[in-house]
Amino acid sequence: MSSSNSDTTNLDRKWWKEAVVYQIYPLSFNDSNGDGIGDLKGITSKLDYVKSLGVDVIWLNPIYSSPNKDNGYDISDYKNIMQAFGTMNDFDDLLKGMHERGLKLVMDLVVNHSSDQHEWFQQSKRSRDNPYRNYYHWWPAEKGKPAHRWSFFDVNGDAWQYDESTNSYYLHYFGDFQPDLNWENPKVREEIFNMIKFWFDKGVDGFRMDVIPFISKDITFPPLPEKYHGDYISYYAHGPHLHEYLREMNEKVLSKYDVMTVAEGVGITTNDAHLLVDPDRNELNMLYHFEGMGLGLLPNQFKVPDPNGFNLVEFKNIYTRWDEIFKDKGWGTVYLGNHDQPRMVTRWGDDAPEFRELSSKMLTTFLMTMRATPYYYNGDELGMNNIKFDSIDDYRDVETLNMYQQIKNNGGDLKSFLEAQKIMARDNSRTPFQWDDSANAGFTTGMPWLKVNPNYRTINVAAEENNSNSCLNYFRKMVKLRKDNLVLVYGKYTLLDKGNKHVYAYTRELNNNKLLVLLNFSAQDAEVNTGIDINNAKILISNYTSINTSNLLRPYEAVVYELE
Ligand code: ISL
Ligand code: CA
Repeated sequence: MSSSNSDTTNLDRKWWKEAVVYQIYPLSFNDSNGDGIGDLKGITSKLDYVKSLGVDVIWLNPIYSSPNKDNGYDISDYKNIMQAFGTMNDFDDLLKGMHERGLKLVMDLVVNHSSDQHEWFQQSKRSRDNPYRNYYHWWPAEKGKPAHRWSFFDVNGDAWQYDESTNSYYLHYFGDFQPDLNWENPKVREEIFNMIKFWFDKGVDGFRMDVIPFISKDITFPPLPEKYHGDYISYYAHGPHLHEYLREMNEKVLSKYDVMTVAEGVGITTNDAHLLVDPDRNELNMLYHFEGMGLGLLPNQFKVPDPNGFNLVEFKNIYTRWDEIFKDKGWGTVYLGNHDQPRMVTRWGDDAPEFRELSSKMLTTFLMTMRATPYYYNGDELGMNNIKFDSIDDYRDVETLNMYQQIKNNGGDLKSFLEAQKIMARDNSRTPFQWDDSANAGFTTGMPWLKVNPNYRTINVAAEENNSNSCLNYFRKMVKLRKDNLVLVYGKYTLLDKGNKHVYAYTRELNNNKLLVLLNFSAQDAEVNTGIDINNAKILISNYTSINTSNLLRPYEAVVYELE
């Protein structure tokens, strides 16, 4: 079947376009020494498992030295390993183990901010004339209070923190323990570029760049312009020198290595995506957008799911629009979950017992059949779902804890906040990986840093290995299907039956090869009108084991047909 795929003359083929990226959350993947925290040795010992999935690239969340207040996104030393994760030797072993298996490693680059424990910041706050002063954004208090900037994780939502020692405020778009680095300072850029080089020289294959669109700011810090009221994220994302800095990074470092780069594209829309990823601009390779993630939430509230769920027609429009903009130039990404999002099956599928596996496989089918590099989050291949904590005491995430405190201080409704967090909290996707049915899912022999989902007794790797119909084995088949059919990577995408509220249908076409993908996103039988005759079509994969004898798609049914 792949023979018709062989004419690839017009494709701008790249390994990172053909890759399936598998994201490993190191805190929760596998603990090798019983302290309840996942670690590098733990990952190394599971590389055969990762390889068995058929994926090519591992994206590892931050593993650098860190006080760990935001799970490694607060870095105190960029060239060292977090103690709880192991040593630089452990890292070298991990990288070696990956390369031996033909797996590539993409690390997390967190350079909009550092930890307040970083030596640069410790120096910077010491005095106004310290050589590191301009590594961060300071505002002398005698000028009055600076114009408001919103903070993601601050209890008061205020991104300016007053610091007594020099009678000044410093800027922190995230927690007050995460001061923003000052990219205007050429020394800061040089330090960062050298640090990136340090990792590339070790053999790292790329970076996922944390909130990279935020690195450039208008450092006069004017009041937020009128048009950004209510939408400060877009303002944060479009600093005046963003592209200049990225080009400089590309010229000085990225262009010297065969690596992939992907921006966490917070605040980036289809209008400006090209500026980041068009090859002739020499900035980054890919970005991942947030438009899909915002669906099905109530407006102007903090992560409150709409009781009516999300609108599939809008969902299709978003992913179609993001496909469309890259049809001639640039390259997209697709994901439905990561460490900042709840479990994919809970949020986009249906985690009720009768539908969890079906809907999880259906979502996997979607991710593996789009024209974009799929980013797949560890545990989703098992159909892991949200843990849905009842009590605030079970949460560890600074976002949930500080938002809880904020609502409490304002006399807000804590009960509905906790209800919403059962669906939306980030800790839902951060619970320990489920290896087997032994204590703590085989993740640790100690006390896990975050509770294990009690459903690990049935949902785990060992059980799923032995079941040819498991989510795990379906994921493997789906990855293989993508690998065997270049049309699934590069083929033209065409949305069909646009207005259908329950079914997502599209074709993928390359040369003489044409596939049809049908995905029922609902818990009911659903009609689909594609205008395509499937009587003689061959089923390449389906998430049901029995043949469909009706004209309707069954609940959460997913099928991929080969048409010609
Ligand atoms: O998860 C979010 C808040 O609900 C996102 O808005 C998130 O804060 C944003 O996408 C930035 O995420 C990245 O940077 C954060 C870190 O906490 C996230 O884990 C990381 O992915 C600060 O470094
Ligand atoms: Ca450990």
